Amino acid sequence: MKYYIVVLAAAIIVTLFSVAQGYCEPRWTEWNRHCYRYVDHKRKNWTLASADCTKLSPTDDGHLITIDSADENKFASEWWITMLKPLQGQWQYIWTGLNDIDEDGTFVWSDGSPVTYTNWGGTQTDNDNGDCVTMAVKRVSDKGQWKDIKSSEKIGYMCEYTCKDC
Ligand SMILES: *[C@@H]1O[C@H](CO)[C@@H](O)[C@H](O)[C@H]1NC(C)=O
Ligand SMILES: [Ca+2]
Ligand SMILES: [Ca+2]
Repeated sequence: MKYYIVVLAAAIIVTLFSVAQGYCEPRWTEWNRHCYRYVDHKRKNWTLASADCTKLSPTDDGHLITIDSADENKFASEWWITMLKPLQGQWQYIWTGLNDIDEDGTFVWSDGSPVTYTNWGGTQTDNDNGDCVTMAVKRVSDKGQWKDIKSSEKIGYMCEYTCKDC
């Protein structure tokens, strides 16, 4: 009986603690009151990746990552690199939410945020009929530069949602 009371008390304390602290759902990582998840085991085109981010998020408000600042880009690229297999001199890509699907040359974030920051690699804007923007790295020292490619390409992606009470 004592054992059960201890277990129950522990469960209550853990529950209260997590409610009070706020948290990202399991498999999501917190940074600056946002929750992030890298999905690489199922490569998808941009449309399906975008839909998957919504589906994976706890309250359906998830979206492909929106990168608002150099700090967020640095967090996202460095965190992503830690999860990649050792980089072997090949470019790796993930989808972000940035796209010019509706109007060629006018890039917007899929969650409706204003575009306040960009990190285009070299001459990469509006390439090859690209309409959706990836973050790309090849070496650990790369800074997660952006490149637009065709939305039909199937690659990994990073999702984000705003943590309500982190
Ligand atoms: C993504 O794949 C789905 C399912 O195959 C397809 O219906 C959709 O048109 C594709 N979207 C793009 C942008 O390629
Ligand atoms: Ca963001
Ligand atoms: Ca374009």
